[in-house]
Amino acid sequence: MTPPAIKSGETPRKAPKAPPGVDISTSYGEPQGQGGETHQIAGNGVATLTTQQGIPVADDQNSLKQGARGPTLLEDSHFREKMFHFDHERIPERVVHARGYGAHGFFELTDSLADVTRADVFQRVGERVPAFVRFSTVAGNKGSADLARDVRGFAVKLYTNEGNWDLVGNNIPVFFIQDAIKFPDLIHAAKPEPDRDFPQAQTAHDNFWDFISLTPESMHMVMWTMSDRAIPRSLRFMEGFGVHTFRLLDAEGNSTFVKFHWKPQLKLQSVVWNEAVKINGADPDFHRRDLWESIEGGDFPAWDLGVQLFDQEFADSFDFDVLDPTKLIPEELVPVRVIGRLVLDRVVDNFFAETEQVAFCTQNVPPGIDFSNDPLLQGRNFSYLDTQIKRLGGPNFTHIPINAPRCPMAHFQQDGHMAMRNPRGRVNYEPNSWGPQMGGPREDPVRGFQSFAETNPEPKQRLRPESFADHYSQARQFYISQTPVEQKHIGDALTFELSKVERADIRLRVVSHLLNIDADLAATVADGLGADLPAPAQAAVPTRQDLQPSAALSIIGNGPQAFAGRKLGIVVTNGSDTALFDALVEEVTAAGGVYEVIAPKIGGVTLSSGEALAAKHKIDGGPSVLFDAVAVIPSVEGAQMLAGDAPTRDFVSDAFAHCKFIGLSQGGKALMSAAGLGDKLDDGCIPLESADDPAAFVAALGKLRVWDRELLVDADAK
Ligand code: HDE
Repeated sequence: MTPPAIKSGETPRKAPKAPPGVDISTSYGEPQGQGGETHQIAGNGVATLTTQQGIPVADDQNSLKQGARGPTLLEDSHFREKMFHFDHERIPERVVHARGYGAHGFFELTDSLADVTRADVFQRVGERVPAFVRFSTVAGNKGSADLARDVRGFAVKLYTNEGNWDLVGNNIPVFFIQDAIKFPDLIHAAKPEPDRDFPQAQTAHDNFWDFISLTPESMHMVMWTMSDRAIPRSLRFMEGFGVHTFRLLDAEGNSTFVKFHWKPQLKLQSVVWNEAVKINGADPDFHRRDLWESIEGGDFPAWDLGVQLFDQEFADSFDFDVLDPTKLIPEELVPVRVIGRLVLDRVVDNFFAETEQVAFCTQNVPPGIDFSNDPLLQGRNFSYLDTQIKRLGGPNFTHIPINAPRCPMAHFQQDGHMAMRNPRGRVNYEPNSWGPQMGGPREDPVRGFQSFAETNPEPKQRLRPESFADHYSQARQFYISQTPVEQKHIGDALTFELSKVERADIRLRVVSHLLNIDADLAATVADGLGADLPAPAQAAVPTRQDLQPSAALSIIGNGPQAFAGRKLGIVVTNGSDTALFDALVEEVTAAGGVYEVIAPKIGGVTLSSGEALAAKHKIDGGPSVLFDAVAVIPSVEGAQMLAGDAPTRDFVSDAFAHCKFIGLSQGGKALMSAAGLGDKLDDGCIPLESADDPAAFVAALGKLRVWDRELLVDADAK
């Protein structure tokens, strides 16, 4: 007799690309046209294990010894190769952005920029080029947790027909410092303190805030990093920014300034701090797992590429200097024009070969794109090449498949560590007289890269321009552009971080800067620290009060209206109503969301109809922080059993405290009472008692959070 079918405990995913053990020849991404590893196939169709030299291995369990109990022999080349390779498995991690996660995809042009640039990638609408994207946190080590309060890197490599274009951006459009010479100081201050090597992946410590409080130009970026931008719900729900002003050049060399924006098609969303702290414990891989699962599930993350285009006249009339990387250009002043889309549709075959070895360099721009004089960008153009040579061991990192251009290449650079693509033929110098065929590649003044012919009569000097001197006005503009809940989160974040700072004078120095941004914010933080307000910091330029709020700067104001791409957690027990469960799954799937089942035991439950339902999580392994919304639909008996279970009570009380929508059966309500919340149920706690109820519940989920609840929950806590 065939056993009864078991319902899936999660949204069914598409089948993996290839069954494990098959076609491993592609796993290491062979260099194109070079031929990869071949695998000798035995009669049974299974690949034979070989050494790196391709020699078949007879025994991988025992090293070669002189007698069964004798000494190991130096002659065992398989053992020595295996061990030597293992000894060399680690390469230096990135000095910043060490923890990252990448995926493949494509960029497609939807609106031509042929009128302002000759860049090949911006010419033909509908044309696609391959892309690789690596997201990252900045401060933490490679093994740190995903939900650190931190900036996220958003590095995009487009393999264009005229060479690789690396747009190495962040999820925040401004930066802490104005001159690259301060970067080592900033990063030293942010990373673990050198004597004790902690705290890991946190800015909540003395050194960071000491440096920041002595660097007023960082105040705008600090507003962003203390906002929920620094704790995104998913890499799929965050914006990316090129940050610097770049140039676009047409065939005549005319320049248009440009700022690049990536806008997530699923809109913006973040978590709250208490949730982030708990996610880091429950699933330190939360972001990478989310990206992996959504791509493997066929729900491909996508971003629109937007540009803000402006000319010298606008730059001259703008309130701030367009070369100052601590400033943005409000979208109200220069609208973002969408010109393309980036879609990530393929996970990596091998994390190390691709995500770890990918080498982004800001100086990689194809003809038609050029740099501005932003002093941060100028410094970065040196740093990235230098760092890749150190990290990847030599100048031939472009031979690694993930870094190799996909367009033809021809040059005379040769040799060095790991040279795999040395030029062919007799000639390796230029000029030469071997004629058009044998003489190798030549320059092309028309097609080749040209820089903007800028004239500069200024003397050589070490000086910050006067036009970089206003450190507070845009920080204020960011703050007043936030909803009240978001403003509260900024105050809470500053209070949290500064409460970890041991030296009171450093805490107060930060508050003295806040006074130049917003008096209420400064007062809230001072109160949170239990301190009196200090005098305001001396400002080089007074804060402008006339800048208007910019709607684009709020996350909540730019959130989704639907549950698409989001995840519902469904708590069930034996006896949960089958029809209700089925209706819930149908509605959430129809809305483009996914679901996962949480049960008292990982073996699953038996629903009211007698059907078996598989679980994805046991309750303590699947806390509510992992979900965008939860449905708690135990049977009444099941709820009685769970009422005394601390992880179950945490599940519902956290969902409530984090302002999530909660669907509740009768049993679910009993659990809310067990958690002490029985008399607090609000509009976000939606009854799920019959198969008719899920439609209204799922319709409400598009708002994602019941923010009105937050003030209530916090007031109760005080
Ligand atoms: Fe980076 N940055 N950075 N950075 N950065 C690196 O390059 C640097 C800056 C950014 O996923 C390093 O390969 C300097 C701004 C991302 O592989 C290094 C300065 C922005 C990534 C480096 C900056 C970024 C990096 C470390 C100040 C946003 C990860 C390892 C002048 C626009 C890329 C590496 C990846 C990585 C230097 C400031 C984004 C050391 C000197 C501003 C997304 O070269």
